[in-house]
Amino acid sequence: MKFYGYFRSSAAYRCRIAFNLKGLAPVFFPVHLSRGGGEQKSIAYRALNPQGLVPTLEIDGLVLTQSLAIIEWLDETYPEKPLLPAGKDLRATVRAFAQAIACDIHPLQNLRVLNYLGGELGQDNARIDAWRRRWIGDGLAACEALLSRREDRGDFCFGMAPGLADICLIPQLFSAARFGVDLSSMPRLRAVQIACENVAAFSEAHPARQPDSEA
Ligand SMILES: N[C@@H](CCC(=O)N[C@@H](CS)C(=O)NCC(=O)O)C(=O)O
Repeated sequence: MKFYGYFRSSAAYRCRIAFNLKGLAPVFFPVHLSRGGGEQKSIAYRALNPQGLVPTLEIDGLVLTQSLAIIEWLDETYPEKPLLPAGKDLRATVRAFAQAIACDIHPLQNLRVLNYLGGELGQDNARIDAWRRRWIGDGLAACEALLSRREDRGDFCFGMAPGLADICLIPQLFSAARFGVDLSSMPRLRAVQIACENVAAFSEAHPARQPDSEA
């Protein structure tokens, strides 16, 4: 198994947590998102991932892209310690939470979007940071509200064991902290973050602990 990622990529971070929870250790190939204009844009990498985005997972000729698709593939291929609940109602609820982050918060702060804001649209760093904080803050506030509807009282987003929702939440909280988003009105998200910090699969996936990590 070959995994192409970047230490600070939220989408790659999600996959790293999933690999760790499944006890898998793919061979890692770093793709530097800014060096030389961005290795993700190279012809060689685009042959693997035509979107020019990380992550990509390669398994014996099968090439998978999109972190959520990769994580669900891992879950179906290695069903022990499932990342999604058995019941279809809760499964849809967990997917909705994960997608609120992966489909609605994260794309608005993608590098190519921020580069466009700063380049073609001529916005300065202060405005770009305000953009980031706005969409991360609003999106996470909605996630906090989604968690307030839970009936169970597990330590994790939806239950007693970490799963897809936690896998999406923790990288997004890392990015929220990086850009100074105020989480003081989000106690449920903070509590899940503390629970995940105590799980090795999460702490070992942290960007600072990756071989391509930079200060
Ligand atoms: N929906 C995709 C998002 C992938 C994505 O946006 N990756 C970012 C890093 S987190 C990237 O490669 N950005 C490079 C760029 O914007 O040029 C997924 O979940 O895999």
